[in-house]
Amino acid sequence: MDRLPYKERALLATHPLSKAIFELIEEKETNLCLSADVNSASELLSLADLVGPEICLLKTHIDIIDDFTPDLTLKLHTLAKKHRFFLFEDRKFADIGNTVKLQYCGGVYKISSWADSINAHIIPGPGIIEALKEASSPSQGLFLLAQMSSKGNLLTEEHMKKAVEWATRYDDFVIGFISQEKIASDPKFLHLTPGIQLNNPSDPLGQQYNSPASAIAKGSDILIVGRGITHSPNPLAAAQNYRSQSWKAYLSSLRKAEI
Ligand code: S5P
Repeated sequence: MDRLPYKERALLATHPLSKAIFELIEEKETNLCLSADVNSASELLSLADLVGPEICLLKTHIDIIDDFTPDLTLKLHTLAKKHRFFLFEDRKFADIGNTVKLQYCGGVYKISSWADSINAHIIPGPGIIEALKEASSPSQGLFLLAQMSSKGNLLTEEHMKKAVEWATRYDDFVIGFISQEKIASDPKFLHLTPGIQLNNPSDPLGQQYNSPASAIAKGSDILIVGRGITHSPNPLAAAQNYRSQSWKAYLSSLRKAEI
């Protein structure tokens, strides 16, 4: 697997957010994203404060918070500055352009006002990308869902290739993919991989897990870990373990690429 160091990819990145993410990963020496899938504002904030020093991205599902108020996203923003990580709202937009724009900018969550990055399915066609782009600032970026981790999912190879094609077409807004492996050869695109856990091969509802080492070996750039950290009796120690395993796997993949 040919792999360029994150610092070289920061120089090749053409979008300000992907450039900043590559730089942060390199400086902070972490390619870990925490998927903070908890139900209360206080749990989300205390997790972000605890695990913030270990991560480059904090992934939220803001619509699972029972007691959401706009104050939560202001506080998340403060923690993101304090510990230096970016906010990624895993909204998985999947509707026609006009509707996703309303969902992105409006409602109670007003995602466009606080999320550095979001993601979208490509099923509706390229209008979904155009709409989200129209409603974003130049420093906000989009990840396309190209592959999923869940058993029996319908994202075919053809679908994945379309995601790469459209990412290339809209590369002033699309900064990478949610995928299980490296799917695009252009080093400016980030590959974010969910379905990472060390203790279990799967969950009872179709989730399938790989280890950090195997995802990195398949070319992933950022590893998304949820319950492997949040359900651990010691989330900080678990995050440190995932961080160190993911970083070591990256360093060893660089050495392999040199041979
Ligand atoms: O294919 C996917 C895409 C995503 S974004 N599979 C996933 O599991 N995810 C998300 O990653 C999912 O919505 C959840 O927030 C996280 C995985 O959580 P875990 O607890 O299974 O690690």
